[in-house]
Amino acid sequence: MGLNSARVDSHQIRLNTLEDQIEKLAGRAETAAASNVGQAAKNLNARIRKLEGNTCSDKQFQCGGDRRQCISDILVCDGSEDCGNGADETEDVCKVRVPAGSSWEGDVFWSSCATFKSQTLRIIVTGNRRVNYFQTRVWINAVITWENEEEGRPVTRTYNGQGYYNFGKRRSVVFSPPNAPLNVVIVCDFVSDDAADCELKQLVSWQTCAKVRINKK
Ligand SMILES: [Ca+2]
Repeated sequence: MGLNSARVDSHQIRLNTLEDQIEKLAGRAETAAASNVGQAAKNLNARIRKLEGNTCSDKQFQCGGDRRQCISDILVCDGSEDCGNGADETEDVCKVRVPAGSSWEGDVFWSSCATFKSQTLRIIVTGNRRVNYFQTRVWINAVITWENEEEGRPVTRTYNGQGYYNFGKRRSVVFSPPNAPLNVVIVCDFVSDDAADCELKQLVSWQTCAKVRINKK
């Protein structure tokens, strides 16, 4: 038990440190024009405050193996083994599934929020940034393109999005700029290296507006 409590203490110390870093990131982002990154940092911050409990929550990573162990997803791929079996630092878990230059595409099915007809969504990851003091997220830039037909003509809308990749959830979250023609958050859960199931959500309500399976091109 001594080992377990030592591990919990060490988690708590590192969580506190990470929390400080997130607040700094949020502060920096708030003063910058890129308020979307600030929002992402705030979301992370709120999640940390809701930590812990004995069962794995949506904000936690399941270590797997014989013994059920949950750790905060912000401890995944931070360079230090937190799962007893080291599952949070394996090559597979820590693979960046949204490499710069990758291109993704899929057909969107709208259920609410807007009366769009069928559309093709294309996401090109244009940049990745992983800062030394916060290894557990990869900050990403992407060009987002929507293609559809209006009155028989092809119409294309393109804008730049920003967001992050979460190793523990195998999830990317990309925000649209406030003036984007389609102001939705694109949340993608990777089911393989080449495919992800995404939901398009309204920024404030987090209501799901549409779903799309994107495949790597
Ligand atoms: Ca770790």
